[in-house]
Amino acid sequence: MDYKRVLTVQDISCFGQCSLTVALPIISACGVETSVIPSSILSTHTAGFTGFTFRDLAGDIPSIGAHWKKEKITFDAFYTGYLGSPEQVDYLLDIFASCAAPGAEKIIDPAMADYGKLYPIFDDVYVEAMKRLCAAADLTLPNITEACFLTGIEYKTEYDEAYIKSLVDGLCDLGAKKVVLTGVGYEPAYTGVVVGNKDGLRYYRHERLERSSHGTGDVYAASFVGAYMRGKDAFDAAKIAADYTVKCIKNTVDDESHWYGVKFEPVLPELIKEL
Ligand code: PXL
Repeated sequence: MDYKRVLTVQDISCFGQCSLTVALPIISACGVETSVIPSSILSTHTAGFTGFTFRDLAGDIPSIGAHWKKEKITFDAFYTGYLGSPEQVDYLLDIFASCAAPGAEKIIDPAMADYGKLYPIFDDVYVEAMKRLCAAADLTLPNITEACFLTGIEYKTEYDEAYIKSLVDGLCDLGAKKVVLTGVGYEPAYTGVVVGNKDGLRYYRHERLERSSHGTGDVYAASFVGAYMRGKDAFDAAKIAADYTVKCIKNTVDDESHWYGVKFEPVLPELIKEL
């Protein structure tokens, strides 16, 4: 098996099953070496909890990068998610430049918004910084809300294929080479994922579950990265990640007390089977 090394940069939400506490186990379980930079540390994620603590770890990033450069540490891919502040973007672009193995891909999940709104702590300055990061992306994985913030296109909950194509085109105009747009549903019973660029789009439709669960975007992105690093093409990886995410939600949906995330761990074998 081709053994790959990925660097993922996201927050540690100490409780809540998102970001690093999801990405590290999922990508590792896929058989991929996973290094991390914690972008920030929070007591919980910010969706549904109040009074959470937050510390931006941006100040640590340049020295981590400088040490790695000196040690000639390189990565086969970079995967970024929720960051702590706009300054991190330049620090990460430096690390992409100094720590890339030949052919290393930059996978950017803008992880800043959902349901038409930015997450707490983020503002227009952060959106502008995220545009610069997405401009460097070999592949970006936004949801529709994030795609709207990045492209300036109006957010809609009902739309057609032309609207979705305009979002993908806008992201490519920004500089992203390939787009995996999540949460695209043209009919009430289904949602899905659109994969492609200006040259063409493919759509994978799957069932939409009633309950919306926190952290599923991170589960999706991590399982996508795991499958992609195991050699699946972007469409197959997007499909595997979608099926796994649905299984995680189904594994959680009957447990009212588990409202803050999904029980992704018991279904990891189902993901691994697909690789
Ligand atoms: O799942 C995205 C995410 C990641 N990290 C933190 C969050 C959220 C979503 O709300 O609050 C801290």
